[in-house]
Amino acid sequence: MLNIAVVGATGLVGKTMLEMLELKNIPYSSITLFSSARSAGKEVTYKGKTYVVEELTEEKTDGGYDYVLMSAGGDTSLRFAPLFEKAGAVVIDNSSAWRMDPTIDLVVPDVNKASLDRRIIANPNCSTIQSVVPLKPLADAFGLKRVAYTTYQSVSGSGWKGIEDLERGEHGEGPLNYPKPIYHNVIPQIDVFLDNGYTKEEDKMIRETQKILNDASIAVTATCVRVPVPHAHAVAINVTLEAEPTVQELKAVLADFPGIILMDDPSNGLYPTPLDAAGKEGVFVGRIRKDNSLKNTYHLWSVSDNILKGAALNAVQILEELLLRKEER
Ligand code: 11C
Repeated sequence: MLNIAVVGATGLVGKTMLEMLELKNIPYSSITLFSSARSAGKEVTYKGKTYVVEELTEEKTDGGYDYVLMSAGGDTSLRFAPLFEKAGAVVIDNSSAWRMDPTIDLVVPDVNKASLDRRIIANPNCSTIQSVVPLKPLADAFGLKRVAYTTYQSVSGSGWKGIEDLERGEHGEGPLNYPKPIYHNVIPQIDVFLDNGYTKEEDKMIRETQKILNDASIAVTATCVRVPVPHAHAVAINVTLEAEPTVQELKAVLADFPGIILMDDPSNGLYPTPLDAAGKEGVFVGRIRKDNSLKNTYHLWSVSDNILKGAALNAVQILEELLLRKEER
């Protein structure tokens, strides 16, 4: 039986991590919940029992944990993940702090596996996860040359703060967290701008896609947009392949891939929207068609719950996969 800790347990992702641990019936002998000093003392229920959330301090990392799920921001992860690791825990970290470190695996269990060289494993960005799931079977079957993303990202991607700004707008109040109003608006800026004109979110999608698919030669570009939707991100994916399959062949490959729910019958009004995906586990894919302007090129539309498959569920699936491999050894 396992000693599990969740860091960031009062955040939107941390709270959902607990729901996923419970839903997937992860075996445990103890569960410890950590947060920042600000949220310490709050009460959280897990499997019908009430726990008091503790402030995370360096001394507490040596608490005999087997697995630590972290979703408390990059600075907390940089400081505490190595201490948990040193004390013998495996850390599954939802921040962007470790993702591009070449010694750290960036894992979507449907797509790639952790090598277990390090005891810190990074959980990718939400919009990346729901994009690489459909790209992986296409890469394996047809070869991938270029990917162009345009995202439509819900406010829950910013945690409670994003939901707060959407609700403020509904009441006629200005934003507290976003650079522009999100209510009755869309914002072509997620995170800060970099020197090359891309945002950090766009840069994450580009570099994380290449790392997860283990191919730096795939050309990737992205435009990331925040939309006034509470839950589930959508990504329009334009993909150029090495081969030129028919749309039927492409759909068959996608339909066979675990984790993908094909929802693609536009003549009967069937394609996924955020309302279809919110609260559900899979990656919903539709609007599959040939790009009429470019050879070997196709359009896909991927929709998924950014807090579930995009964050908490993927982290718990990494844990499930590690436990399965441990049993097999
Ligand atoms: C958003 N994708 O929707 C972001 C949230 O690197 O894990 C997740 C940021 C990250 O704002």
